[in-house]
Amino acid sequence: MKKLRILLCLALAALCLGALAGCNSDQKGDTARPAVVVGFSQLGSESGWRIGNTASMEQAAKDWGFGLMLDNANQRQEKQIAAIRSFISYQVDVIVFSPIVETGWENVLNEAKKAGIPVILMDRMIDAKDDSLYTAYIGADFLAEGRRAGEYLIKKADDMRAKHLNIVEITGTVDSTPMRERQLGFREAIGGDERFTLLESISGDFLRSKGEECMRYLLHRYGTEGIDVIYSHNDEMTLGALDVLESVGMKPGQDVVIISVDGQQTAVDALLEGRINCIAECTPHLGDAVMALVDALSRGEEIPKQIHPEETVFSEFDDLSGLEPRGY
Ligand code: GZL
Repeated sequence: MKKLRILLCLALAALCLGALAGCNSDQKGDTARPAVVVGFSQLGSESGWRIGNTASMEQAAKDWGFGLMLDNANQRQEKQIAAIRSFISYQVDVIVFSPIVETGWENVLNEAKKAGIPVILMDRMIDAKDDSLYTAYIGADFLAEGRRAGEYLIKKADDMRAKHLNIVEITGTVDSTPMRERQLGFREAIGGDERFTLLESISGDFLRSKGEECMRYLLHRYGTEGIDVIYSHNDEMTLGALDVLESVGMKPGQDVVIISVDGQQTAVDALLEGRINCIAECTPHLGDAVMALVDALSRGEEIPKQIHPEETVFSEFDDLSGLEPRGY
């Protein structure tokens, strides 16, 4: 039995090193440790956005010649914490992670700090009093995304000459940065406008299946005539909602205004078909920018504390004929 356990440990170690092989290394030979090793804890695979983000990180690590230890937490914070601890034991050069929620990270990030391993937050923020627990945040300005969604709605209401519009909101994962700030930014943009009533806000957890469940509940509660606008925090939940609306004979984009966030190809296609009215862009293509930060850190250079990628908004009022394929 003991022999089997030893063999299994050796196999696991070879597997990890195999995953790092083919990267730049500071010694000759395939199984030598690459010159730079990144420990990456990805929160899950809940959406097209997340899958695109993981692909972006994997490609960028290859392009830069860095070793990448990737762990997928499947939407469980405790798995992210365990992965970060394993990166610390392996003494990676940099830890990158996308925190599924904002709270509960102090202990493990203090362990990384004591181990002298810099931590880059990618995509989502943490709510920590001590901002020395992370070296940099690179990800969207979610407040701006929410504001862009609200500013579109004001323009749409003007265009419709609407006297009054009832809004329902399907939010992302509770206590996550994109959920909190997309909600806040939207309210900041439309708050003073008497034409709008926010009927209800419920969480679809960024999942398509839960977006469907939310839409069924909202239709049951308010009826097909009671909802004028749906503001959904990501395309997956939006696409789930569209399926439900069309299953009861409604025409999303015409009978009800659909505002989404992300900009994955399937949602942009629905926008071009007139089934979605507006998408606030949130790019998943952060890998190259993350690895540039890793490279700077590995050279002992200072890096900015916060970096937001350029983002925009796509709507029915824009000429989208020249829009590049979204790549996810
Ligand atoms: C936003 C990201 C969100 C996306 C969702 O940066 O955290 O998580 O909007 C994804 O599609 O699930």
